[in-house]
Amino acid sequence: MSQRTLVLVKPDGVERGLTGQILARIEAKGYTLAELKLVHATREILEQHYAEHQGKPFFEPLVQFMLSGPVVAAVVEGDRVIEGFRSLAGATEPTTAAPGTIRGDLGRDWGEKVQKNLVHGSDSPESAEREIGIWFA
Ligand code: DAT
Ligand code: MG
Repeated sequence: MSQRTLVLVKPDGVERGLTGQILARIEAKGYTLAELKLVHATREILEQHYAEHQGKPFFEPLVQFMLSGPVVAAVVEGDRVIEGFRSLAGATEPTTAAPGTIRGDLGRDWGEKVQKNLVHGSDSPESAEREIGIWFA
């Protein structure tokens, strides 16, 4: 059965005009956009979305960053898309994310307390269903 994942183009990606390139990579890989919208996140949404990171030193900078501008939220579909999109996105730190990945090709370190790394992708089927429920309630 086909799988779904939540993808976010974070405020740095939208601000830098990279939304189209990022969505194009997802489509070029063969995945399908099932839902798509431009949204301003709220603290409530972000506290739910990033619940696993509450209490970490980068949590508050992360929330502030995610509130700094609009994000593009998408539900992306395809077999093994959770793993496949994480692979397209690359490692968390853009400095060392592999070239060829979204973060590796388009991201860099900006010397801030939070890593601005352009995209979010769910990390498991449970996270995906939970996160889709938060962003597409
Ligand atoms: P990922 O987005 O690769 O799943 P994560 O869930 O561990 O990474 O963290 C969520 C976001 O928080 C991540 O995309 C960027 C930021 N972040 C994670 N670890 C960080 C750290 N050590 N310092 C600064 N920002 C960090
Ligand atoms: Mg994560």
